[in-house]
Amino acid sequence: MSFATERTASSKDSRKWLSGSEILLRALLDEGVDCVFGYPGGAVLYIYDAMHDNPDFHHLLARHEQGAIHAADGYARSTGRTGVVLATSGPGAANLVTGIATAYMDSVPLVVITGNVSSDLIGTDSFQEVDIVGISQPITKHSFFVRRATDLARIVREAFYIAGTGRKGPVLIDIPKDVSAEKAIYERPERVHIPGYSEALEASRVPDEGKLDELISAIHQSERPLLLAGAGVIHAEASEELRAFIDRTGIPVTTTLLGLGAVPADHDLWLGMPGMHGTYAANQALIQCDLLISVGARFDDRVTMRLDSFAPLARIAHVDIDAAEIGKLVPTSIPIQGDACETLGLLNRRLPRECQRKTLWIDYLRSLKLGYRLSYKPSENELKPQYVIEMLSRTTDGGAIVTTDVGQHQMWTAQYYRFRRPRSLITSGGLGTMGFGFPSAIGAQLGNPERIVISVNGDGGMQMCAQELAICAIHNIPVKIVVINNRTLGMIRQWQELIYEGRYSHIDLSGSPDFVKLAEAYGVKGLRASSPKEAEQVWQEALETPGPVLIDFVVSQDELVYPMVPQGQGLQDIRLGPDIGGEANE
Ligand SMILES: Cc1ncc(C[n+]2csc(CCOP(=O)(O)OP(=O)(O)O)c2C)c(N)n1
Repeated sequence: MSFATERTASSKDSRKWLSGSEILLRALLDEGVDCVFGYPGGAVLYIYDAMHDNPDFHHLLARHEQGAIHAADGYARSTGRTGVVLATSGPGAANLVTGIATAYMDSVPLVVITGNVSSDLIGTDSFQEVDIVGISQPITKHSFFVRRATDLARIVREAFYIAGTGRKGPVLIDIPKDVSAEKAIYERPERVHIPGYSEALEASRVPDEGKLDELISAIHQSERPLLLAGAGVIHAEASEELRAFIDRTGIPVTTTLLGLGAVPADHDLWLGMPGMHGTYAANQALIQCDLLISVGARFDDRVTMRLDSFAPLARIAHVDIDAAEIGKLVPTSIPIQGDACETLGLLNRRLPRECQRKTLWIDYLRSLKLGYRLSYKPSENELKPQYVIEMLSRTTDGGAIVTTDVGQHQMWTAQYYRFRRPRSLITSGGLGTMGFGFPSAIGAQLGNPERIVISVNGDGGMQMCAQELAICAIHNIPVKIVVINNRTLGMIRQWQELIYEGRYSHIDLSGSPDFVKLAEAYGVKGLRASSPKEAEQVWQEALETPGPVLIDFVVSQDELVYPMVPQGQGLQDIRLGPDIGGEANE
């Protein structure tokens, strides 16, 4: 700190001088932060030292920075609050990069705090120096480099404001070591105003009235309307307004992977997930609709598949908080920038209570939903992965928080778990990050102590962050850790089987640990099942166990995720596999 700053401050203020580290902790507590996931190192030692004397500050020591950031991410997605992670400079900061990109792709609010080398060493290639602000700029909503301790309180406040407003996302705060030791007075700004950002934010929330009128008249004119609801609905806490909109208009709805739970799975007008592994009904609805109303979805290529054949008959209305998303990928005739909750609320108030239902269209889609429902060949002896997910869903009545890793098990979870509530499926959609599934469940459980949290992982991805079993054991975090163990990198194997003519290349996971023993080595209870009967027994035991449990479900290897639209093809090129649509095809 410069002497001048200190003198100026002290002459007008007799409040207590705190170190930058103490200011940081206080600022985080004042933001309501109730847990921080982190890992110490040289550049953050003052911060960890300040924690030593601050019993109010709740920090969980991860075993790898990637585990820490995914845990913070799971906390954020499941609670709607901003997650916080802390790491040291150099390798600590670099280990966060995958987690930052994961959160950025899925618009998850995180405040990512990194230490850096002392200001006088910045730019000298000093020990454990890395330009994390530069590295993270394309994958953060904003990055702060803190030059003076006196700026810290304001920066923390602004970081939370930016992360948690508008289109949410990760914000990085990089603090050189000397700044974390420098003394200043803690002054929390009462309100945050970031010129430009704040004004744009206000303007972006409330939709243009004329555009709403246009949409309402398009709804009246349409014979085959369809709603596409994405993560934006969940981020905006708009699920109830969405439900009211569906019930009022009778418009059928499909929810993207990250939108699952926005509409309860037992809703009559819900068609399932669209896209690469979407249902036949949802994909046919996209092909045949004449009006597509997208709310908080960004037309990801896993949803649209070939853009040139996507929703070929539809006028497209796109509601999004981020104007940059509108018209980015699909030609949009009714662009509506607005908060999903605000926009749906306004629409609900303007629409007549009883809109004319398009019964022919609804009946047609209902017949597809029934005739082409998801299915697989059951077996009495072999344990099918789909059976496991159905069992998880049935025994928790679709009410658990389920985190997944990436691969076949992720798609089966999306397909077969009947989500009833928003913020219940926690999965890496945009980046598709293996290693996310297990640590994100730790954060989700901490943020939701009263709910059952199940983490569904492949045997590949489980090995990417398995070290975090330690946190579960030490803090008795009662996550039910499911391993869908097919002894292979299942999703890669599926592509090699279907697209690369069965040339299996480097997908054999022989040499993996015994997962039951691995869990037990960390002090976590381990169970195993290889048949449907065993699975039911073991899962019941897991549910009745108060602490964390890992369950190794040894499943058949040859199951494929269907339906599937191969990459490079359009939704009309859906492959149903051997078990879907039998009745409808007869
Ligand atoms: C960090 C990372 N590396 C590689 C991939 C590519 N990838 C996608 S799915 C998959 C296979 C996952 O295998 P497993 O965890 O066993 O799950 P399964 O597909 O068998 O359910 C791989 C390697 C990825 N998504 N993330």
